[in-house]
Amino acid sequence: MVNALPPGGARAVARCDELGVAPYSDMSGGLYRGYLSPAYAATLDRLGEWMAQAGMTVRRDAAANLIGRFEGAKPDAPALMIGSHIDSVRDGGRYDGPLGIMLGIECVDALRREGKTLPFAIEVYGFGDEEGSRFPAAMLTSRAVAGLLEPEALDIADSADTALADAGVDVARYLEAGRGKAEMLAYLEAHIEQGPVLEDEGLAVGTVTGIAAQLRYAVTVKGTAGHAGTTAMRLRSDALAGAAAMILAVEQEAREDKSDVVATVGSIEARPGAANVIPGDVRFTIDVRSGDAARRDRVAEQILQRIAEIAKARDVECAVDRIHDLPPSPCDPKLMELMDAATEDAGHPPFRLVSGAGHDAMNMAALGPTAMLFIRCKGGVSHNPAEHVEPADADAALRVMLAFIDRLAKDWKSSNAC
Ligand code: HGY
Ligand code: MN
Ligand code: MN
Repeated sequence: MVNALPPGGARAVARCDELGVAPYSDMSGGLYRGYLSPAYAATLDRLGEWMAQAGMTVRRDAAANLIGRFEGAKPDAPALMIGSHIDSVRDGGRYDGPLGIMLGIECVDALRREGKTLPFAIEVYGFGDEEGSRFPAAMLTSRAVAGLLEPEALDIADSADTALADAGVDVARYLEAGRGKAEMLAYLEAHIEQGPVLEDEGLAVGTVTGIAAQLRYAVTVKGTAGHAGTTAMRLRSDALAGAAAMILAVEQEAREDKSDVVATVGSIEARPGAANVIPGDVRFTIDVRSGDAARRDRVAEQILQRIAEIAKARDVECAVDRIHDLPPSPCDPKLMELMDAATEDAGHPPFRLVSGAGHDAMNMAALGPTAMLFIRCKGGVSHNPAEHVEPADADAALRVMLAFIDRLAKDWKSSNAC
């Protein structure tokens, strides 16, 4: 039983495993936890129990984020916020997101058991929507907390046409989840690397230098639906064949740039979706990233140009909507130094690496300095049920986080002379 496990990294991993199956997953035989889904609701309850057991007061904000608070000596001091996301991709791994929340809970539990009171509070955030796996907008809830969300961004519906407004939140009050800069001392997110670098280096943990810039588009291609048996090839306006040519162009433009730019078409839907009907309506997404916004934008422009040329040549209509534009998010230099020192305190060599994956830290940077700690994951595999993290590596991360908190508290005390 998870609760029988002693506190630490192994318990954090085991709790992620417990949340990897029903009732905390919306899919049988794997993990999908959509924002505001029944599995999400069950997860909020279970996480809330663990937060309370660790000595935190627990609340939900207007965006249905879960927040545990562990008071410090000065209640009005800005809090150290430690967080990550509760939701998952479809058929995803168990640790992408939840592990960062569990390690935040383990940090607080350790401080409570040692009877330690910090000068500032710790708030552990479970963000509801980071993946954008249910609604067509990623990082909705940390953008709400960071004050980066416009009200019109809430006018969205999932693929079953359930509007966010009907999914269990009051959109009229959603932005009340926002926090002020004065409330946050720093934001710390521990996350599996989702890449192979730490494993290749033989390291358990690494200090993140920054998060890549991210553009995301929704593309709609309209042709003419028709009978697959009676419509001659020269008379077709096939939306799916057109989309296929566009998708190959996406890959080609990113590959030929020979830089850190990556471009992905991760989802496609062909309508009406029958074997004997020429598709007349196709929708797909494009995700373009780079550590440098200008490089990202240049390749994105080339991709959009190619798509327009293909649509014209094939006589299909094409509409491109930008879903989000996330600038690169550098981690705070001072906090990176602190993380390196804490890594050494915990007996590990400091190592720095960039994040190609997006994280809620990108948005929390609008409120103050951010730090991220990466944890080795097997084969760098993620967004896949084969995702795996060793309990010993989670434990190493916990020790680094506790050393980081210790150093941050000492710094705070010396600069606030209390
Ligand atoms: O897409 C990402 O990079 C993150 O996993 N949501
Ligand atoms: Mn994640
Ligand atoms: Mn993810």
